[in-house]
Amino acid sequence: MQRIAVVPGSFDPVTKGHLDVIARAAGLYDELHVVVVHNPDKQALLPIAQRVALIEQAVRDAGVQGRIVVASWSMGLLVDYCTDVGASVLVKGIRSQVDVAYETPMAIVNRHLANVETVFLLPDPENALVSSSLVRQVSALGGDVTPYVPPAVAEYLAGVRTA
Ligand code: COD
Repeated sequence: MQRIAVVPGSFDPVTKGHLDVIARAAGLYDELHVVVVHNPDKQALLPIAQRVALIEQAVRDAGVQGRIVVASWSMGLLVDYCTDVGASVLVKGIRSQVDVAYETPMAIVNRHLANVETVFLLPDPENALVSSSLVRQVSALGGDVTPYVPPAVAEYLAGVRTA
């Protein structure tokens, strides 16, 4: 039986922290879906299609091994996406107690709703403090984001700033 997992997120934009989680999760499952989901609690910067394109390029450039599908989902519950593609696991990164508090109720509800388990991965310490919101802020204020994001994202954000 194929082990299929989903890594969901806003990915606005994808960071080296996300990429680390994606690469390690890809090694654990037969097929990994990286799914861009609109988070209504956050003010979005990049269009969803752009986020998908940047994840695809970042995964390619980093040479991440494994069967990876990059998609977006806006049709309702995330577990419905999981059911549609036959995934029984969600993989999320946990950076801090704040992430634990945010993710725990969702993990419980997702298991109740559709028997989808959530697996938490701890970040590589090098990327543990990286977040998309930090990247958006540094970029908006003209700072160098190259330590925090894949090259394709740094290039894209530089283009947005000079446009
Ligand atoms: N290192 C490791 N992990 C990281 C790092 C890092 N540096 N940065 C982020 N992560 C992890 C986050 O902890 C998270 O697990 C994931 O990567 C995505 O992070 P973001 O910031 O891109 O995305 P979020 O947190 O805005 O995305 C939240 C979701 C949209 C995925 C979430 O809200 C969700 O699962 N929604 C489901 C909607 C639904 O069906 N609700 C009903 C039932 S709960």
